[in-house]
Amino acid sequence: MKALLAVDVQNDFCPGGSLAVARGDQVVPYINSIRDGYALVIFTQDWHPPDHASFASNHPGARVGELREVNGVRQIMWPDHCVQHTRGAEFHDALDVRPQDKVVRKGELTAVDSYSGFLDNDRQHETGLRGLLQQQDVDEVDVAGLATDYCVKFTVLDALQAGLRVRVLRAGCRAVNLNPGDEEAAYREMAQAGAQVV
Ligand code: VGL
Ligand code: ZN
Repeated sequence: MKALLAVDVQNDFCPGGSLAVARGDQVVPYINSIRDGYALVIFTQDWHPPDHASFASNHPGARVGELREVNGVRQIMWPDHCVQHTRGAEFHDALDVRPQDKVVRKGELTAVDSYSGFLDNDRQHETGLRGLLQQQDVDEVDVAGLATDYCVKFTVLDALQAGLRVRVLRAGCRAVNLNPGDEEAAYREMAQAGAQVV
C-alpha cells in the first residue's frame, strides 16, 4: 500500500511562525489537493517540551543558527518552536487533517532532537512510525512538507533505510536554507540514497 507522509506542516514553520520557512504555507493547498489519492495519510508533528535541547534559549550564550554539541550529538541551535500544546505546534489551520489520519509526534524528549519522523537524532528512540507503516502494509510513501533540508530529508533517508519506496514531492516541500544551496543539496542527497524526486 502507498501512503502520503506530510512532514511538520505546523504554524511555527509557516510565515509568522518562530522558525518560519519561506513560503512554507504554500505546501498546504498542495497537500490538500493530493490527499484523496491515498488510502492512508500520515502527518508528523514536531512536538517539543519547553526545555528542549534544540532551543538556543536553553543554552547560555547560544545564538540561533550556531552549531553545538549536546549530549554527544551535533545540534543546530533553533529558536523556540513547536512547543507542546502551543499554537505554533498546531498544524496549519487550512491543512486538511481528518479523523482517520494518523499523527506521529517527534522531538518529545528534552535531551535529543528528532528531525526524522522515524528515529531521534541519537538513533535511540523510535517514534512508532515504522511500526505503523508495517502494520498498515505500507511499502511505498510519497513525502511532502517542511522543511526539505531537515525533517523531510531525514524522514526520507530513514524511510529508504526501512526498505520503503520513496517519492519526494518537490511541489509540496519548502526549505529553511540556513545556507544558500541547502535545498538543492538535500534533494541531491535524497536522490542519491534512492528516493525518486518528482
Ligand atoms: C525542523 C528544525 C527544527 C523541521 C524541526 O521540521 O524541518 N527543523 N525542528
Ligand atoms: Zn524541532
